[in-house]
Formats: sequence, C-alpha cells, structure tokens
Amino acid sequence: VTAVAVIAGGVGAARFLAGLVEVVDPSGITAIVNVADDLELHGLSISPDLDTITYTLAGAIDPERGWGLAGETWAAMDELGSLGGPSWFSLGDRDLATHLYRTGRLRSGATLTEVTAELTAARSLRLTVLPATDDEWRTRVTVSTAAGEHSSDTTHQHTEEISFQEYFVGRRHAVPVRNVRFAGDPTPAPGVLEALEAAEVIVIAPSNPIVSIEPVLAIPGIREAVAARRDQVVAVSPIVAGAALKGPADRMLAELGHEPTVMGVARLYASFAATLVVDDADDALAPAVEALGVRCVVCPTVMHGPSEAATLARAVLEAAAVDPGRRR
Ligand code: FO1
Repeated sequence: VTAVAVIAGGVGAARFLAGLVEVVDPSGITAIVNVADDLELHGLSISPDLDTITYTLAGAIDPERGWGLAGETWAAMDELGSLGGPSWFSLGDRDLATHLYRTGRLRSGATLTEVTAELTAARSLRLTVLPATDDEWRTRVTVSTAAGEHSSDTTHQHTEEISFQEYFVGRRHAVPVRNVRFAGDPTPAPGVLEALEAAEVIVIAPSNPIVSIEPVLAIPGIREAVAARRDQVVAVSPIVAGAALKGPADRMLAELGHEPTVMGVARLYASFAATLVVDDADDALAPAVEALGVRCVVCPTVMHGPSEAATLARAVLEAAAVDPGRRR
C-alpha cells in the first residue's frame, strides 16, 4: 500500500482528499490537519478543519457551504438566539452532536487524537486523520479597525488582535490583516512525525498557506520533518490565476506582503517542497517558479467534484514519481 501524508486545512484539502482516496488505498493515507482554527464556544470544543475533512470524506458535508452537515436544521441555534445567546457561529443540530461527543470525551481525559479516531471510525473512514497537535494552539489575527469612534485622529490605523473565527466568521474576513501569529507551546500529535517519515510522498494540500498550512508547519518538529524530505514533497497551489478559489488566501497573502499568485506560494514553500502543482491558467508562470528552484507541474487543479480531485491526486502522485499501487 502506498503511504501518503497530506498536510491539510479545511475545504480545499477535504476536496483533494476525496479524490486521493479514489486513487490510493485509504489505509495508506494520513491527513495531518490544522487545529489552530479551533475554538471553545458554549463550553464546547469545536475543530472546524477536522470536521470539514471528516464530513467531506464521509459524503456528509453540506456541498454549498463546504462546512457543516448536509440537510442540517438549526433549531438549537434559533432557540439559543432567542435566549440572547451567541449565535454568530452557526452550529447545526446534527453538527452539535459532534461537538458534544468531542467535548465529553476530552473532558473525560481522551486526547484529540483519540477522539478524532473515534469520530472517523464512527463514519467508517479508513484513512488516518490526525490533528497536527493535541495541545492548545490558536491562530491570532491582528486586523485593522476603523479609528476609534471617539477619536478625531483619522490618520492612525487602529488594530486589534482577534481569534481566527472572529476574523473569518465574525468579521466575514472583510478586514485587512496586519499580522498572523500562533499562540501555544505545542508538540506534534502522536503519529505525525512517524507518518511524515514513512510517507512515499508528502502532499501540501491546496489550503490557505498562511492560516491552514503554516500553523501545521510552525509546530516545532514538523517543518523540519517535512523539509528533510523536500524531494518527496509536492505542494498544490491554492491560488489560481492570482485568486483563491474559496476564502481570503489571496487577500491575506497580499496584505502580509506576499505576491497573491503562484509565485508568492512558491516562495513560501520553496524551502520544504521540491515540486509545486499549478493550474493550467498559470502555465506562463511555470518558468519563473522553476527559477526559484521549485519544479513546476502544470495541470487542471480546480476540483468541482471527486473525479477532478482524483485526476489531480493522480497528477500529484505522478509528480512525486509514486505508483499509486493497486486500488483494492
Ligand atoms: N464558516 C462561516 O463562514 N460561518 C459560520 O457560521 C461557520 C460555522 C461553522 C461551524 C462548524 C464548522 O466546523 C465550521 C464552520 N464554519 C463557518 C467554517 C469555519 O469558519 C472554518 O474554519 C473555515 O471554513 C476555514 O477553515
């Protein structure tokens, strides 16, 4: 069985994994998933990227939103709102079961790794889904705010540091980002470094480089483990023709001083990925990517469904010169 490790964020990574499981025996796949988007709300521990990947691979994801469960109802949120409780972060009635399960198990001493294994088994998934760490690790986003309401000073941009979900959902990621940092003192979850060592190919999934891939690599030990295998690392650009397919990745790259193109992605990834897969739309930039010392593979990377994702997964494995092996 071909061993593949995938560094993954949310929606883009989930779609890619839905294709990869068609091409490689899932028992050989380990997804190493960002947990710095996680939040505590209503006393519940919520892990959006773990849930997006689990729901997508179980065929249960809501296809329009890309998060949460299909056919969801919102009775609990509606009732909570009428009580005056916080309802800015929409938790569907069935999605709540996941958070109740996870929170109960964590409270009784289970690790996030253990709980994630239980939740993926409950949905009959055969790949291994690992949180990047079991420790507290949170993205903190510094955003520009309008000048203070009462101050006449309109020249100085005021900033404030908020949580990722406050930025992404609370502010609809519609405010400029001035800085991103990660708070915590994490170690890699059990099995993460082993999976990176054993993999025949390490894939950097088409997720947001700043707030999905970087928070995984920034966990001490992980960037080093990936960079040590640079020749086997294939990254898929989440930016196509200078734009993100979903979410604020292009704007965040620009706001933080990077080029919001495959060049910006290539520069961020050059130190640990020998190959970057870019969409046909960016074919003209391939020579410039290669001038950075990164091999550039050009192919369709926009995934509307599992068949296109499977084609992309095949291209990624070919780029790493890995035979996907018989799909049992
Ligand atoms: N994204 C939103 O834009 N609005 C929401 O109300 C929202 C709720 C939500 C609940 C559970 C969950 O797993 C994800 C949820 N997301 C929501 C997406 C979430 O913000 C993810 O972190 C992003 O998709 C980025 O990965």
